Parts: sequence; C-alpha cells; structure tokens
Amino acid sequence: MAPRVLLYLLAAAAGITSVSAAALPEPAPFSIPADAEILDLRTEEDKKLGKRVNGGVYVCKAINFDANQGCKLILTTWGNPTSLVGSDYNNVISSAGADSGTNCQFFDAFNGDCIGQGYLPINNPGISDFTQFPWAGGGGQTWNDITSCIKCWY
Ligand SMILES: [Ca+2]
Repeated sequence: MAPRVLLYLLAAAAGITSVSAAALPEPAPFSIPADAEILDLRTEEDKKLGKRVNGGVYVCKAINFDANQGCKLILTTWGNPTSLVGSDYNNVISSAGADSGTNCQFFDAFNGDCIGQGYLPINNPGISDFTQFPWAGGGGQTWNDITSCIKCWY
C-alpha cells in the first residue's frame, strides 16, 4: 500500500472516529441547585433527627429540569413509600434526579404503599425527559405527569 493511501485511510478513520464521538448524546448537565426549595415528606420520626444528610430527589414539573413551572427537592425517609397525593407535585413530574448515591423508584399510584404498573428508576444524574420513557401500563402513555409515589434508598 502506498504511504499516501495509508495516510488517507488513517485520516478517514480519524474523521469517522470524531464524527461518531460528536454524534453521541451529551449527558444532560445536572446537579441539584444549592438553593432548591425543599418539600420535606420524611416521616415525623425522621424529621425530628434534624436536617437532611442524603436521600433527596430533585423533581421538576417541566422536562430538562426547567424551573419555570417549578422544581423542588423532595426529602424522603429511607425506603419509605412517599406519597405525592395531595401535594402540588402529584401527577406533574416531567424530570427528576437524585442525590449522588441515592436510588429512587417512581410509581404511578399510592395505596398505603407505592403501587402501579412497574416503576421508573431515578438516580443521579436522573432522567431529564420522562416523555421518552414508556409506561408499563401501555396505551402509548409515558411516565410523564403520572408519578404519585416515590421510594428512595441511600
Ligand atoms: Ca409535567
């Protein structure tokens, strides 16, 4: 193979590599804002322990963590089924991300425990657009605007 052809192939390969890298989706920038408004849904027993150390999940009513419709940092008790029913965050969440090291499950219903058709796993960085995640209940519905119960472990 002539050196010139080899150089061309190397350049072409390098070009393909950079195109592939550019085509990869950028991870959505995410960190829980330090000044996030808190919605404390911990058990009364937990609240007595004082300020949170972990176990928060940041939720927004709009996709892409856009704060214009409202976002809050929800505090939960470890593994506790945390109902959103009656709060203004019931059936509206469209993006969410948890504290680093916290793993949450979002459910579509609450009846003493989190129930429903499967769950949406949320950790860090979380999910910036719930409309991209089909709901197990079918009907073409996504996880957008149907979360009613949250469980987190940390
Ligand atoms: Ca929404």
